[in-house]
Amino acid sequence: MSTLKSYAKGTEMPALTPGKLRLYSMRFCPFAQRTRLVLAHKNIEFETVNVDLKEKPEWFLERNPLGLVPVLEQDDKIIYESAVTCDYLDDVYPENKLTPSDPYSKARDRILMEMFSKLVTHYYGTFRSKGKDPEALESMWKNMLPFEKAIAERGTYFGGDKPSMLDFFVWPWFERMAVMVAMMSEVNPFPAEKFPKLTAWVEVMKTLPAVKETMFDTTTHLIFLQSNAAGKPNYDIGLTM
Ligand SMILES: N[C@@H](CCC(=O)N[C@@H](CS)C(=O)NCC(=O)O)C(=O)O
Repeated sequence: MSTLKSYAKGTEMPALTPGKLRLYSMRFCPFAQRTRLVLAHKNIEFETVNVDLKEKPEWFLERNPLGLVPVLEQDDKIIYESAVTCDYLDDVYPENKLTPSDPYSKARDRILMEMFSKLVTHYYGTFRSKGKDPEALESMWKNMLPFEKAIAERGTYFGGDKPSMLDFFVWPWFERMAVMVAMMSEVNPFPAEKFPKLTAWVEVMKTLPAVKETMFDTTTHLIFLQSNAAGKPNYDIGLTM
C-alpha cells in the first residue's frame, strides 16, 4: 500500500508486503527527492510511506536510528542516507545506469558531490538570511561556480547528453532555488548572467519525466517552508487522503 499523508508517533506501521520495495519519505525533503528521482528515472516499482519528522513513529526510528528520511526497506534489507540509497538502487537496478562506468569520470563526479554539501550549507545560510547576509550569498555563489564550469565542459547535463546521478543528486536544491528567488526582492540569488549554463540546465531538467514526477511548484514549496520555519511543518499540504 502506498500512502500520502504522513504517519506520526503512535500510529501503526502500514503492513509490509513480501518482496515489495518501500521508501520512507517526507514529501518536501530534498534528500528524499534524490531517491525518488532515481526510483522514477528507473521506473522502479515501490511504495511510499511518508513520515511526520516532528513526531516520528517508533517503527520509523527502529528502521533508521538517525531518524532521517530517506529510508529504503525490502524484506530484511534496510538502507538509509540519500547517497547510499541512490547508489544501491543504481547497482540493483542497472538499467538506465546513472553512475559513470569510467573510474575517472566517477571519481570526478564524487568530488563534485562532496563539494555540493558545502553549497547546501551556504544555500541554507542564504535562505535563512533572506539574501541579506552578503557573506552567505557570496559563499553560495563561490560554491556554485564549479558546477557552472562542469556543465559548460560537459554539455546539456552533468552526465553529458543524458542525465547522470550527479544531475539528480544536486537537482532538489536547484528546484528550490526558485523559492529563494521568489522570497528575495532586493537580490537575485540565482542570476542568469552569472550562471548561464546552470540556468539553462535547470530548464532542461524540468522537462525530465523523473523531475516532473517528483517536483513541487514554487508556491507549494514556499507554503511548506513557511510552515516549517514557524515550527509547524505542514507535511500534508494539498492532500485529502
Ligand atoms: N544525510 C542525510 C540527510 C537527510 C535529512 O536531513 N533528512 C531530513 C529531512 S529533509 C530529516 O529526515 N530530518 C529529520 C530530523 O532532522 O530529525 C541524507 O543524505 O539522507
